[in-house]
Amino acid sequence: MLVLYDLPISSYGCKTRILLRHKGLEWTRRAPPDGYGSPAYCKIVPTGTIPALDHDGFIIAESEAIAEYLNELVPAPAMLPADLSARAAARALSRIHDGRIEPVLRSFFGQLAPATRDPDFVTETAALLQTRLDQLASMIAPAPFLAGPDLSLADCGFAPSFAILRCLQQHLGFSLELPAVLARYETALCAHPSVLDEHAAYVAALDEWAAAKLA
Ligand SMILES: N[C@@H](CCC(=O)N[C@@H](CS)C(=O)NCC(=O)O)C(=O)O
Repeated sequence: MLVLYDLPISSYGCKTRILLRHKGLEWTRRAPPDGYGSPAYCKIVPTGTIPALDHDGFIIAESEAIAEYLNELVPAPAMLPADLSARAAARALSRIHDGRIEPVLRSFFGQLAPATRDPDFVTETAALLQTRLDQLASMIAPAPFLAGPDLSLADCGFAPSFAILRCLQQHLGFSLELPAVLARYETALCAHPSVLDEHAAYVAALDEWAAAKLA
């Protein structure tokens, strides 16, 4: 039995849900007791982060580790390329997402509420994000997904991040030019059958979150 400690607003949770769906797995979502980071939840998952997977009592946190675990637990459909260097490249892109793209998006979160917004921070962070997206664009040739015709581990995190980017742009109004290769990739990714519904649910959760912040 698979239990995922998760919340609808968790981007790394969404990344993991896309993978679970693509593998055709059934899982139960459980909210972390008293919220993430709580003493009660840290007794289960010491880092207090979501997502965390409980597979018949084996508990593992960190979305990348969860992804690799599930990909080995259920080999089909394979979510890493067969070729060694292509596999390394896919892993690198997933880590670039988690380490260089998503944290920049996340750093905008405190800017949603107008009362605490710092326009200089928004402008500077948008410039950093532009640099990171341009770097990413120079590395990829989606066909239409990052590792080729099939959805891979490298793709799952980008779906919620595109949703966050759109939400932030809508509410913070910073200027950012999404490179054409990324815009095409976003369209293909968000239309994938394993992504479509999770992406839509994530957009809805973000809308609710943003409305509360803006109120
Ligand atoms: N590197 C972690 C990041 C997970 C993460 O930051 N999750 C957020 C929610 S989306 C969280 O649990 N934040 C609470 C905290 O950092 O204490 C992963 O890939 O799973």
